[in-house]
Amino acid sequence: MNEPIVKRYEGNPILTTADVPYPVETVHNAAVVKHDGKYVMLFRSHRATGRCILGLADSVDGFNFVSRPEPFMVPSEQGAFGEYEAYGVEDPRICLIDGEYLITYSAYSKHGVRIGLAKTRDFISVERVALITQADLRNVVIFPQKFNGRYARLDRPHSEISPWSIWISYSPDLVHWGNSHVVMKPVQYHWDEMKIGPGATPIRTSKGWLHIYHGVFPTMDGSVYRLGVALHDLDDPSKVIGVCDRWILQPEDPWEVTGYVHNVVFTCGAVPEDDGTVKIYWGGADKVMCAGTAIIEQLVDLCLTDGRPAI
Ligand code: M1P
Repeated sequence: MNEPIVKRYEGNPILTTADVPYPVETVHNAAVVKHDGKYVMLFRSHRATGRCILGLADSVDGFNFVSRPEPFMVPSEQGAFGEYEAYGVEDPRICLIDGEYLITYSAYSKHGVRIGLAKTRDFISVERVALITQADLRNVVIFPQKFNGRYARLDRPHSEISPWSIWISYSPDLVHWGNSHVVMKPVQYHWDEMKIGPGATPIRTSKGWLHIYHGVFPTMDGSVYRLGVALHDLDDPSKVIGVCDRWILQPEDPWEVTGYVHNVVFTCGAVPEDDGTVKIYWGGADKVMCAGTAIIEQLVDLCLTDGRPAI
């Protein structure tokens, strides 16, 4: 039998509600980065109200995490953030650039969903910077490098007339974003035909920026969320060099098939390692956190040799 592209960690799930010392209904869709040689996980949890908060957990080896005693981010009650986060904060991504960790997260309110930007240097204090999109838009990942002096991000606006797709936008200051255009679309009758969305912060490789994204397929039994890979040009990330035509991970373990939302693997973070592997983190069925490893070069090759058009 062929080796799986993503090798699941044998101790999955790696973080569940039982590990969190405050009341939560779920632990999922976490961003993970290495900070001071250790792994920091910023995870999403539903409260019993159905609204979400973000918690932190720490690990020495990237698999065994210990939750901190208190949540890290709860909906703000002040100013514009208070207005637009009233229904919760969700699905964080983290990007290290210029010595700061930028956190992009979904901010939910009666006005819809938009993206908030916060930053931290130490994962002890956090400062909200700005709301960086209008509604409705989710899944923003910022590239950990500037391009011709501008920040770049992948984002995913909602549309009534087109399957939800991956776009790119640029900013001189992280607050004002524009020059937006679509870079990757779902392909009809493929595993991700219903919608796609940015996943983990892109990883720089010698052949391009590796982006692990999620794609959704509609079935008579609901939607199935899987993970795929795409490669963006190193100097011009709006150019997609290759999109792998098959998924790299699909719901298979019992805690991925059944949970808060069935049949979901959803990533918000991946950590490249010095040995050429990448630790990929995903939420299982919107209920628990899971991890696995893959070989970066193999993921890149899949984009280049097993590809399909990006648009
Ligand atoms: O329930 C599955 C996922 O549904 C949404 O994903 P998308 O942005 O593609 O629509 C999000 O609510 C995500 O958090 C969730 O895991």
